[in-house]
Amino acid sequence: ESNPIWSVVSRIVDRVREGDESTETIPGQPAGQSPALEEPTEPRDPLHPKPDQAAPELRTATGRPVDGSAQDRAQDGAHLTSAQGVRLSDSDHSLKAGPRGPVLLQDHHLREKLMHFDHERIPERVVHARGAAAHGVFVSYGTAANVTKAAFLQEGVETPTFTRFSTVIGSRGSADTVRDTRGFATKFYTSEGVYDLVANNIPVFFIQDAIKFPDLVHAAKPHPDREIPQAQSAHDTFWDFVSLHTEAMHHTIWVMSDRGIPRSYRTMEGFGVHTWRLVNAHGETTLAKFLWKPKLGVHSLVWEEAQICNGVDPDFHRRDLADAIEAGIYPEWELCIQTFPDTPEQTFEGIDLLDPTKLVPEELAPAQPVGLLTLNRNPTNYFAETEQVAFHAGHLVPGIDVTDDPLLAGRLFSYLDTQLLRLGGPNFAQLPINRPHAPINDMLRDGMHQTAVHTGVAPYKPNSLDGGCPFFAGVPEGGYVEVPAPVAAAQKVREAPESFADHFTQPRMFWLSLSPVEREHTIDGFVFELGKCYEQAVKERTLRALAEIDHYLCERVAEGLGLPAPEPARELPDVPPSPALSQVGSIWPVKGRVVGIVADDSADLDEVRFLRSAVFNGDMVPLIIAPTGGELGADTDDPLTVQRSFVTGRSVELDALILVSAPTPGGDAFATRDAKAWSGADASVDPRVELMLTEAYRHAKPLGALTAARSAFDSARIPTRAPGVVIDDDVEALFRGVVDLLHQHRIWERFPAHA
Ligand code: HDE
Repeated sequence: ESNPIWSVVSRIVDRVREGDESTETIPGQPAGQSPALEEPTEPRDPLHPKPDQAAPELRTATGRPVDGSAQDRAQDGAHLTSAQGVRLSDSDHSLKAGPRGPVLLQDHHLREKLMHFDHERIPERVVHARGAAAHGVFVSYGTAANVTKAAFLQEGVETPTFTRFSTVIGSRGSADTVRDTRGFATKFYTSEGVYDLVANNIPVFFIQDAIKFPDLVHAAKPHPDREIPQAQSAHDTFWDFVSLHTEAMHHTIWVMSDRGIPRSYRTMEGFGVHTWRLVNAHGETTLAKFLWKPKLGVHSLVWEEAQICNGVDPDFHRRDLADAIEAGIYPEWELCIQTFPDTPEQTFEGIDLLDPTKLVPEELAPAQPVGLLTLNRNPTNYFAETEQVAFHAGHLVPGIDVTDDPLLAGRLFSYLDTQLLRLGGPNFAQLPINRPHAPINDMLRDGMHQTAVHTGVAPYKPNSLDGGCPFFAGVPEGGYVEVPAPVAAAQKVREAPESFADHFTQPRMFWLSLSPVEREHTIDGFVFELGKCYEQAVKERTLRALAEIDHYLCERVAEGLGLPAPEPARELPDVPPSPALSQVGSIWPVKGRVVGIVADDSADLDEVRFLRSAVFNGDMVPLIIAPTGGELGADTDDPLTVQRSFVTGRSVELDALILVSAPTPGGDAFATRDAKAWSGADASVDPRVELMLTEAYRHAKPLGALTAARSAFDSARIPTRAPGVVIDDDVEALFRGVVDLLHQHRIWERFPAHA
């Protein structure tokens, strides 16, 4: 009797029997008619709430109805309340029997406060646990409209976005600048529903089949006995796995190269890795790969710099992203596609497009720009947004479909599955950050953390009681219809295609595409990581794998490890390099770069002021570094705030360094009290300035000084004629010289390069 459907139907039947045809109709139906016998074929309004049901209202987390105003936020009103909205008089003392007495069980506020606190954490992501994110907007150029009908890729369409960057191995509290792959996941809130591009900063993956993912991650995560090392692959289990499972070598050589230590999230490329199938308005299909190209260029840290950063500022990348956005220097990426004919073989120039350990060189299939992503707003709340955002490789919109890449197939399962644990149930799409900006009518009901108050009585199809709603959408109504791609008749097997067996040609192509400096860094990466391994067999097996990539690489790594290089097993093929894979040799914008201005009270403050504004006006960030915090020229009308002291400042924060100071009478520039204390001599440069200079020099950063401050270089034993050092009397020329150098990111010739 209490079944609402029957109560509606029986009331209507009663009224019809009594001859009362005026009231209680199913909306959309003429008064007096009983529910349609047939399933309706036209959309109609679903049942409205019955008179005994309040219309569902949207309320803020504190109970106020949502009205679209700025007040629609979680916290409301001037007074502290309980979660039930009761105003509280005290939240600092438990309720006790006298000030020294026992705490009373009846303290319901204490109980609620601790209960909530005890449950504040959710499981971190099993991979990609540490991340930072930003809101943005994607503007489509329309250049992809011929290959995909996706609404957000049509000309001029603007789509709100949310992008989360991440490291892969480390836990949520680990450091940013570890050597690792980076995640680059973007949620597009399109008019046709959410599209997620869940990408990495490396175009290939470690494995070809999703069934190997748990093996890979178990090998890469810290050792299960002592849980070390944190957030890095420099340990035996990782190298044990990748040397036995050599399809991983392509991804591994990328991580050992400079790509494994990005300078900033803002200077990273992104790659969708898999091949996707696009479909246009005429139903024609094209295979495609997605790439993100940063407007600032692709830049990396130097390994020593990355290691120092992990201690000095473990939030280096997170801070850099947030600071740039706060300063209005919005990071931008072009979304590009590489397209390939959708042939039955699904290969392009001999490259198997279903193998996620292979890339297609841009020289063979150019990256065609299709739109611009601008990140322009920092999250308001880390947990609500960055932590609770739920990406899924299967969040697709009409016009973008999957291929049979076996790695992708596993991802299509895994991303939903993982949210059940992480976000506590199936209703995570209702969390504000995950809500689509398109209307939802999903017939999914109930479950943990259900916050929607659904109306209607018929969340099933077919139905007549909710007016047949919701209706299916075919292609003309913008429905998602899978491409009817043919599936070849075959036998069930646990096998990979033959082409998947080539594990070394593309790592060799990557190696041969690097400039000598980048090769040197890659050798160092291998030597460091393998040098941290204890098992001789693991090192030797890895050297054998490196011998299959390049003999010189293998020899140099063996030398670094103090081991004999294995005899080359075969002549290695001539593989044409892909120049697009090198990060060296171009000129890039300097937007958002950090320039340290080291000065003390002896400096001409007008020169410091000039430098500060010149850096600002060039869309860069000036940091004034002085012996102590406070102000330079505190007694003048226009004092200069010091951002870093010699105690808090360290070179790794800076992209370039300029010294401005006059020598003390009879002494050197920066001859501080500490300098004397450290060296015992009167005329010595502060050792922390020396440290800044030598580090920045080793990390190949542009260095500049007014002629008056050059003695600091002598003291640090840096030749003032070395490449990338600008000494000038004229502060304007000095600034121009340093910024010119900054455009190439590093003073590449300062690195030793033998390879
Ligand atoms: Fe992921 N991956 N992945 N992955 N992945 C996750 O999803 C998984 C792969 C990537 O900022 C998890 O919500 C499997 C390739 C990014 O929230 C999980 C396989 C690429 C992020 C998962 C892969 C990625 C994830 C963990 C092999 C580049 C972070 C938490 C079959 C194209 C997204 C979560 C964010 C996160 C599974 C391989 C990118 C467990 C099974 C290839 C950027 O679902």
